[in-house]
Amino acid sequence: MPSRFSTATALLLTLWGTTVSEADEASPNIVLIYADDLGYGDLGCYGATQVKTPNLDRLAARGLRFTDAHSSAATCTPSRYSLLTGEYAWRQQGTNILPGDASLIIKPGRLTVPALLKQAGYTTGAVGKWHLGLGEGPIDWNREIHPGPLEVGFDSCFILPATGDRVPCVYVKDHRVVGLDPNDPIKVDYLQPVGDDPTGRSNPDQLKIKLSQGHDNTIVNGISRIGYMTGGKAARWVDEEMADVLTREATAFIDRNQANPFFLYFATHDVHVPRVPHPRFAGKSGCGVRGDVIEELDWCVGEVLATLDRLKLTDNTLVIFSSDNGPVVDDGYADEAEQTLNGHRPSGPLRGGKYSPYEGGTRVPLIASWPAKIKPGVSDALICQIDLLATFAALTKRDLPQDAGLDSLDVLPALLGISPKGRDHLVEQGGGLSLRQGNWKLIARQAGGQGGAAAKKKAAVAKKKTNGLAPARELYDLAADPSETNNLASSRPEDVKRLSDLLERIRQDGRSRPLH
Ligand code: NG6
Ligand code: CA
Repeated sequence: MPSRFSTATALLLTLWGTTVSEADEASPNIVLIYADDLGYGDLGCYGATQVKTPNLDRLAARGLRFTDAHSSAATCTPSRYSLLTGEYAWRQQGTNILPGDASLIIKPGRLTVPALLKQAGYTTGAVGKWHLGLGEGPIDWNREIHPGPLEVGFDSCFILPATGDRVPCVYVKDHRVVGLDPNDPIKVDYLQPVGDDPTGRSNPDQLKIKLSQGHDNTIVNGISRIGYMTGGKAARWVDEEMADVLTREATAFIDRNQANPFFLYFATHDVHVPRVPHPRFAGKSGCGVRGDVIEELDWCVGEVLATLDRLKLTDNTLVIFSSDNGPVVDDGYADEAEQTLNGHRPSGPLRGGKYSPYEGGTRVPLIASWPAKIKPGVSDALICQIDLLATFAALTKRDLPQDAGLDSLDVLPALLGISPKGRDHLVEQGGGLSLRQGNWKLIARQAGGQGGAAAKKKAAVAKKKTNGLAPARELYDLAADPSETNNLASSRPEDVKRLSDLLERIRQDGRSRPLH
């Protein structure tokens, strides 16, 4: 009898043990650190030799470093839209770079990454850059601001409404501007001046960073921005402190939620313009202000990793680090980033960067670390941030409804390093649309893309060179020519046709995740 009893007990214990560890495996904490405008060549672990990124290098050394991971687009808003919804942004109008007073572009109630994880029992939080719009119609920044992150799946948020270079220059916590004095209400306008705050155009003498393009509206903290604002003086952020403030919020979220599974979306302002490092990083990288803010970003990552270590959460936390688009050096402020690069190559060996259809536009660093589950290594799998929705659904063992995540594919085996294979093909958005399949890259340059001023200028020059006709199609063999220097379109018309047809089919079908 006793022996039968102990066998049953042992069996029960084994079952219980299995259940517990399976539950753990299906719900690791997830920390997604999303840098801004960080390029493929910007980190030590991706080949940078001058700028120092010890924390990210450490993360890569203990995790999986991807060589062919992509943001969905070569600019911010469409990449973030795709990451959260699992849908190619070019399928929807109004998903290009947004002004700071735009309405929310993700429909409340829609299945998003945080909404999915919330259903799976996670506590979800967003800290940092949002840039997906807020509210519906004109926003009154002095009242409750919604819908926003809380209406699309986050339990809490502490955000910059748009970008560091767009007004309003205030943080929003949940539904309210942080630190707002009701006697000094905020007004924002993107079309005409409001109040009598000086602007970069009228008072260039007051600027601590000169301008190279645009950015000549209201001056806040000695830096003029895109858009006009007045009021809210006590609530305005101090650019030098932004990395510290956001990192403090991110680590506090982890501290608060350490007892149960959490998902933190930590979208840094670094390394976007205006580049204003804290004085402890200013001038330290030897590669100008852009190098300094990369080192500041690395410090932020280090603080998050140290928090996980301190709370003994490192082993069962999946940390994913990536960037929303490729790098840009001059993005409208004359901060001498170009002249002080000192040999640093933001895109590494790749051609192009932010706004561009070439690989440097969307191929970005992506590191995945989960010590309990991911073996250290390097993966060449083609994956995209758009895949996180389907991948997290697989991870948490949830079904993705047919009408959600229309372009999101389950790449969990690649993310965990179990399989070297990721996607078969990927549409890249930037200066039109491009298609990757295997080693082939087709640049189609259809409408649907967007460009900053620099990209538009380049496109105009290219058009002039070709007597008014911008080259319609470019074809590159990335295996032989990773820097996209040798356009094979005219010598390989069958490949151009095959890829053009596939791209057209993906557009026409309205989805690329197969129905099941
Ligand atoms: C461009 C801005 C650029 C940056 C970008 C958005 C000018 C001349 N350029 O229009 O500075 O703000 O928009 O960047 O104003 S993103 O990373 O958020 O997509
Ligand atoms: Ca960006």
